[in-house]
Amino acid sequence: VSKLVSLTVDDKTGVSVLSLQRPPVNSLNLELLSDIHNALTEAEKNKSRGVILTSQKDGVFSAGLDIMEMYKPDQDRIKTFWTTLQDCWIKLYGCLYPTVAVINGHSPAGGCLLAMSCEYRIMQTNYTIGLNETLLGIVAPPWFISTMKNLIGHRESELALTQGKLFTSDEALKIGLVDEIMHSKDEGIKKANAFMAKFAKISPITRSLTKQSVRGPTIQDMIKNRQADLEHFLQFTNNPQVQQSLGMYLEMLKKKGG
Ligand code: CO8
Repeated sequence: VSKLVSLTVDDKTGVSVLSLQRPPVNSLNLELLSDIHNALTEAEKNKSRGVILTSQKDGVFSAGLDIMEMYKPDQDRIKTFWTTLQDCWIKLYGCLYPTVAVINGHSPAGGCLLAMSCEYRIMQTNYTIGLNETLLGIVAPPWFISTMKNLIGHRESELALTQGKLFTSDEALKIGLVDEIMHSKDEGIKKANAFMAKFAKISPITRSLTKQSVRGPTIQDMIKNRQADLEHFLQFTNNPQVQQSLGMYLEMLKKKGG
């Protein structure tokens, strides 16, 4: 049993809700990523008809990767951290059941990656979403970029990524980064269930083989390069200048919060 996520099956629909509950901002540390991975596996085992990914608390869906994992890291832990992120994405992007993100708060960087890895997105008004890595002096890894390109296309991805753009929910709707808008989480869960219901008359096997066929090449590409991706990440985070700017960024976040 995890404290960082909960997985609740709705007996009527057979759909599970996977809630992130790592206060204050669901930043993705090693333990949270590992718990998300385990919950996605658990949903396979309990034969969930689908998974709705959301935040337990309105306001922040996920603040992305936990910067504390990258700042002055222990070398063994940071390796496990990155490979767990890779595993978590492979699992979420490739899982056979349908997935919907109910985005009830801000969703920058790694939070946006999680949401984009689902099949459908419903976002609450007045929050922002995007891969803002360039704003932090980070080049988003190739598989973050592929995930975005598969969703909104090459041109929109290039514009979004080079600017590190955080989209409002309305802007995100316009370019297809999200599919629907909600005004409350309850409304979002209803809409997510309506999306799941579209598969009622479709054989789950045909559905999942089709999903595999659509997403497989992107996943295979990542798996082929995952060792190089890890080495690149370690080299990047161990660079003293990167450490300095991560430290400054953390200070800035804390000042803003306090
Ligand atoms: N990691 C660690 N701590 C964080 C993070 C984070 N990503 N985000 C926020 N926090 C902390 C804050 O420092 C603050 O701490 P404290 O309570 O000690 O002051 C606390 O969480 C609350 O934060 P806020 O007061 O800012 O909360 P708000 O509700 O006002 O705002 C936001 C929420 C909008 C999510 C805001 O916190 C924010 O913008 N956070 C930063 C988001 C961000 O830039 N994430 C990028 C992470 S990097 C990533 O995901 C991909 C990296 C790929 C690396 C590839 C290298 C090759």
